[in-house]
Formats: sequence, structure tokens, C-alpha cells
Amino acid sequence: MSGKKVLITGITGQDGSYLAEHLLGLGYEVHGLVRRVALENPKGRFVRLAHLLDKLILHPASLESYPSIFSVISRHGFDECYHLAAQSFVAESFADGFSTMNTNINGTHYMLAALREIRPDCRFYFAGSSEMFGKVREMPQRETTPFHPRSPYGISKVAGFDLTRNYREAYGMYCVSGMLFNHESPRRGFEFVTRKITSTVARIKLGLASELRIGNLEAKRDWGHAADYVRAMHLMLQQAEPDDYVVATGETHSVREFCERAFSEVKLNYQDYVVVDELYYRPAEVDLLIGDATKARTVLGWQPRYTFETLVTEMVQSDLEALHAMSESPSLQDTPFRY
Ligand code: NAP
Ligand code: G4F
Repeated sequence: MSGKKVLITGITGQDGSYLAEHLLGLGYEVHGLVRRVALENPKGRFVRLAHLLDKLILHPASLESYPSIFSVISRHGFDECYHLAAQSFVAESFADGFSTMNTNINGTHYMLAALREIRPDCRFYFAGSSEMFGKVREMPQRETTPFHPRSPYGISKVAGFDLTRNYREAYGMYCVSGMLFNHESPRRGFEFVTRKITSTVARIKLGLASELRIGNLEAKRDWGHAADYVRAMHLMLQQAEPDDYVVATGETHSVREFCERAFSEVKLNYQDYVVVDELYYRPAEVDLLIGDATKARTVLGWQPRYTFETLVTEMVQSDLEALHAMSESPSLQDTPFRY
């Protein structure tokens, strides 16, 4: 048992739930920073944590409020902090760049400043993203690849990366950034393309939907599994020296290939159901991402366990099972998936 105390921001999200599970398994005392609204609506907001709730210690705080973060950190002697909370949907960042910047940049700055003030020895992980590479300058992308973000979200993550590195260099704190490529799971939000595809495939298979309206089919992503990627986050905080790491599978697939694979999982042809809709195109696109995780593999000893195929299979099967379980519910017929 580690006996260490850890704080996770964004614990209600996809990665937060897998990381909490992983750290509980390692014997950590796991604390989560959550929004007040989450505590007021536990059924809705804690859906990914339902099986863990009795093992977690949750604190209401707002990423927009330095005093609320300061208060939580000052009451507990955290050994590690994983800062995952963010407005994480790229398309939304085009719609409301101001709130994305505010949450993602100031939220990260508040976390770092509060830790420096109260608990400078606490190790800090920042959730950086392959979106920082954006209009990619080399292939595959690695730790030394220059950034060229293509969205307010990507810009906010470059700022968070720079803040994290600056706290490391200026104040000698153990602060690292994971440069994580897309990672998915049955707990992925419905607005992201993979879960939009697998949830709609399940609905089509059960006769609850007749088409999948989607944007750019040619965009390519390096898709891994969130359960694999949270192990890398933890390993990054266990090293002798703080450093930044790319985490990726090294394989890239198009949105079209993801559709093809997900529909074939239920013996359907994607071409019969997919409708391209310009509504889902972005003002600026990241066309192709493929990561080189050699450093994470060699220094951290990290290895992914899932493949692209096992990831898609798990997501489709999980969405089918969930729909079967809910199939008696009349409200299911009206569930909108208009992301
Ligand atoms: P997610 O499922 O969207 O979860 C985001 C989390 O942030 C949720 O817990 C959410 O809380 C919280 N949050 C959002 N706005 C907040 C605010 N204003 N105040 C407090 N909390 C707020 O994201 P994820 O996929 O787990 O990703 C985790 C982190 O990794 C994010 O920073 C994301 O940008 C980054 N990242 C993700 C990927 C990926 O492919 N998944 C790749 C690279 C980097 P509520 O539940 O209350 O909304
Ligand atoms: O699933 P997406 O929305 O993920 P995106 O934009 O790559 O961002 C995710 O991964 C990042 C890591 O690189 C994270 F930092 C970020 O927080 C998030 O987790 O879109 C993937 C691709 C895009 O090229 C998008 O244009 O799919 C394309 N796409 C095509 N049709 C669509 C759709 N995306 C969405 N969400 N919905 C569509 O209908």
C-alpha cells in the first residue's frame, strides 16, 4: 500500500475515473476536486464514479476560483496532484473560446500557484494534449516536435504546458506534462467522435436510429485506450527527475476507418448509414496525428494493452449492452445524440 494522498481534478471525467480506480488499486488515498453542481446532482454527474464513490473523498471547488482551490489544498497534505479538469471538447472551444481559455489556462495557473504556496513538494501532472501539435511539423510527433495549435483548446493547452514547465524551471517543483494523444473508452463523452459513432451504431443495430450524421471522415487520429493512458500519467510522477512525455500508440486511423470497423462489429456496412454533415466541420482542422511514444516506453517502461481493434470492439459491445439494459425505458427513443 502506498499510503500517499493524491488530488485529482476532473475526477468525474473519463480519465479521472480510470485514474481514481488505478490509484485506489495502488493503495492511494484518493481525493477529487469537483464542481458544486456535481455534488447537487450525484446521479447525473458521478455516473463514471458510481462504483467508487464510497472510497473517494470529494471536495467542492471551482477552477475559476483561486481561494476555493487554495482552501482544499491547504487542508490536506497531498503528495501528488493530477490536474485533469478542463473544457476538453475542441469543437466547443471554437464556439466559446473565452470560457475555454479561462478554465484551462487560469485553472492550471491557480493549481500551480496554490501548490507552490502551500505544498511545493507535491508532484504535479498537467494533462497536455496532442492538439498542441495541431498543424503538425513532423511525423510522427514526439516531445521535441514544435507546437502549432489549431483551436482555442489547443492554444489553452500550449499555455498550460508552458506554465507547468515554468513552475518546474523557476521554482524547482516536480511538475510534468503528459502530451497525450486521443484516448477513448466506453466512458468517453458522447460528443467525441468515437463514442458518437459507437453509441449510434448500437442504436442503429437496435432499430432506435437510422443514420449517423458526422463531419470530416478523413481526419486521422492516433487512438488509444484511457485505461492504458492513466498508467502512464502515474508513472510520470514516479521518476527521479520531472520530464514531459508523449503517450500514443504509434498507429493512426481515419474517422472513416473507425466507422467501418464499428459498423462491421454489428455486421452492418457503414456506407449505408453514414451521412456527412458540414455542421460538424471545424473552422480549422487537425488533419493527422500520430505519436512516437519511444521515450515513455523506454524511460517509463509503459506499454499499451489495447489495440485499435480491441478498443472499438469494447466500445461497441459496451454501448450495445447499455442499450439492452435500458431497452424497456420509453425515454430512450428520444435520447438525442446531436453533437
Ligand atoms: P472529460 O471526460 O471531458 O472530463 C473533463 C473533466 O473536467 C470533468 O471532470 C469535468 O467536470 C471537469 N471540468 C470541466 N470544466 C470544469 C470547470 N470549469 N471546473 C471544474 N472542473 C471542470 O475529459 P477527459 O477525456 O477525461 O480528459 C482529461 C484531461 O485530459 C482534460 O484536461 C483533457 O483536455 C485532456 N486530454 C484528453 C485527451 C483524450 O483523448 N481524452 C487527450 C489529451 C488530453 P464535470 O463532470 O463537472 O463537467
Ligand atoms: O473526437 P474528437 O472531437 O476529438 P479531438 O478533436 O481529436 O480532441 C480530443 O483529443 C484531443 C487529443 O488530441 C484531446 F486533447 C481533446 O481533449 C479531445 O479529447 O474529434 C476527432 C476528429 C476531429 O478531426 C473531428 O473533426 O473527428 C472529427 N470528426 C468528424 N466528425 C468529428 C465528427 N468529431 C466530432 N466530435 N463529431 C463529429 O461528428
